[in-house]
Amino acid sequence: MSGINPSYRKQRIESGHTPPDPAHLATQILAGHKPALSRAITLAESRKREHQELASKILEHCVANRSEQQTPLTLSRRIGITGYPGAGKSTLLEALGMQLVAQGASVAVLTVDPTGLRTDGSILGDKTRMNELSKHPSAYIRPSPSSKSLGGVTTSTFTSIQLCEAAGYDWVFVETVGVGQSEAMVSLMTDIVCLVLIPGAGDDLQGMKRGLMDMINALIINKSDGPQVDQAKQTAQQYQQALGWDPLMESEAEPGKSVIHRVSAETGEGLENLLGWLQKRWDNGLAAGSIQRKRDVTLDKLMTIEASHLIKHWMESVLDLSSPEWQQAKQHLLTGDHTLSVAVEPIVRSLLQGTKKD
Ligand SMILES: Nc1nc2c(ncn2[C@@H]2O[C@H](COP(=O)(O)OP(=O)(O)OP(=O)(O)O)[C@@H](O)[C@H]2O)c(=O)[nH]1
Ligand SMILES: [Mg+2]
Repeated sequence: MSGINPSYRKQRIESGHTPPDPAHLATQILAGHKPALSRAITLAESRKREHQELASKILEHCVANRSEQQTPLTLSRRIGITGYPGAGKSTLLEALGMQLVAQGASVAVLTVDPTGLRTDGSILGDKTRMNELSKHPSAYIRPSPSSKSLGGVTTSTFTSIQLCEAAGYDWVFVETVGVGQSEAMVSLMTDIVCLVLIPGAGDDLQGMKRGLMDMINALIINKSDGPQVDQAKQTAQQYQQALGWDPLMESEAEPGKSVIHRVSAETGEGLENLLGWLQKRWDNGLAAGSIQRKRDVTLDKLMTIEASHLIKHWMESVLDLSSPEWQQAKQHLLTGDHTLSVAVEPIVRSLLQGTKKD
């Protein structure tokens, strides 16, 4: 390849055209090089097989080269922060993150939007909301524009968490928007899930499904400042009565029980308590084995989701719409004498059996 202009070659490597060397990227990631971590996360977010394989190799190198004292459970505290748009999740993470880095911890924040509702513009807005934190050497902030990869968000975010852990971050926060689907997803990927609400949101309680509240470990009533303090107190009380949860008394709360925190991300009110609760809750959970049990159960679910994704992609690539079987099934549906499921199932079965044989 002597004919290639060396500067052209350099350009190609820098612009990402040359496949990255996983061992080299892993070395850089372990050395705390943030652009290398970003590059690995970009690979993880891609649904391309070769990118997934590269991301996996990077993880393999990181795990093989990390220090002996580090086990998966001593790596990171995985915390989900969810809530309606504008509830103050990013502002809260900026404040909590700054407290943590001041204590000597390292913090990664992954901002995910499983609903794909936000535009890239508002995600950039997020980055500026965590202005101080994003500049800190011990912090890493990654906004993930999920609109590009709808459907693949859950499992790729899990890989991003793994990569942040591999990079040695003590805390990995996952910020997701919305009340509903996103809790279910974030709850599969994190050890503790916090739902951020604003004063006055107590009226929404009826709309919240019980199943949803089961996934939440803490309610954070944010923006408890200025003229909103009284309303915030009322809101906390409403939730407490409706849910039977402990209010604010974090230190006395039974380990494992959900609590309600009233804070102001802007003034810092209540944040020390919240952070103390998070630390204690995680440490107690680890000592009691509940963190391990949750990770074990949620992995089964995540793996099932990934298996369904893979089967779906594979099925779409092998289905032959012009085959006689397909056409015959369609005929039955046109005639109206088969259900969709009965018409399609034999085709799926024969495709799956075909793979078993080879
Ligand atoms: N008064 C007050 N305003 C706050 C507080 N926290 C956040 N805000 C404001 O609320 C607005 C939204 O804050 P964000 O942190 O971007 O909220 P978010 O939940 O991350 O929003 P999305 O990422 O778009 O879902 C901003 O104007 C913040 O300045 C708070 O504790 N008190
Ligand atoms: Mg935000």
